[in-house]
Amino acid sequence: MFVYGATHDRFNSEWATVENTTELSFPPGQTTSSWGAITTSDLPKLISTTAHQDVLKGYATAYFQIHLKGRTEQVEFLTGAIKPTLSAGVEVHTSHQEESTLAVDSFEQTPHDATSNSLGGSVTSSTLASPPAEDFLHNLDTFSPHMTSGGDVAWSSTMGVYLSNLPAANKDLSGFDALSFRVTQRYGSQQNPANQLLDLYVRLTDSNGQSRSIRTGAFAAIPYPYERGVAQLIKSALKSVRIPLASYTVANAGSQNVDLTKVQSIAFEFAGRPTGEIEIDDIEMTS
Ligand SMILES: [Ca+2]
Repeated sequence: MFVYGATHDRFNSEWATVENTTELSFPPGQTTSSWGAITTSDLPKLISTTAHQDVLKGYATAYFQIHLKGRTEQVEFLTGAIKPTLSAGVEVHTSHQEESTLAVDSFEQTPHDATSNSLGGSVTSSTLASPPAEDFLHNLDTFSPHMTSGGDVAWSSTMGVYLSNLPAANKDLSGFDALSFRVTQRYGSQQNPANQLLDLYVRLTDSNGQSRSIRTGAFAAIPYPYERGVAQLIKSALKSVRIPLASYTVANAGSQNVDLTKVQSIAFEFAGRPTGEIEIDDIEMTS
């Protein structure tokens, strides 16, 4: 989970009481605190101690309900499908992997090859700013906090497409409930305008040529990275986007219906913004 505006100390009622003499103490003439690397420019964005407690009440309760009491419906909080009402005013971004999945692309193959996915299907692109890259994420981006490999895709045209093909053995997706992936706007990329949400369009195309694209913003916001006064602490943090597969089949006048028993490809399209750069990981089918 990434909670925008949260601090270390405010999650602990003991530490919160000493915050003003540690994390929020600024030595005379300095703008950075001596302990917590919080700067004066961070202060207006910090959320209250009560907001920290409310985040824990909502999400920690859901976590323990799932793992101690088998209340699987509470998983919806961790996938980001629903949000605790107590935290309605706080920006929370979740990253969550389901247990039983089909990994279309985990970007972990060695040696790395940006032109094929984990199923052996080809990965193609058109009208991108540069060929897609695949590597350990921290090698691609020093702002990445992740110990995993991923892809980097940059575009400078709304016509840009990044496309992953499904091999013959994996075209039947009808047994799955959702398409899931993890994504972040790359921090520091000149192609990402500051403080703008990103909308991607995810298109499934079947082997009869029928296709439909779904806008990610209908299900999850892809935020601009949270900026801090100390630049080295800013993170290109992946969050999960989960699109129900029913989105591609529900009757919709004017749209084509995708046959989920014969899906040819999963494409990410960038019509939502003329320029951008993302890191992407764990393109999966979940049930
Ligand atoms: Ca690959």
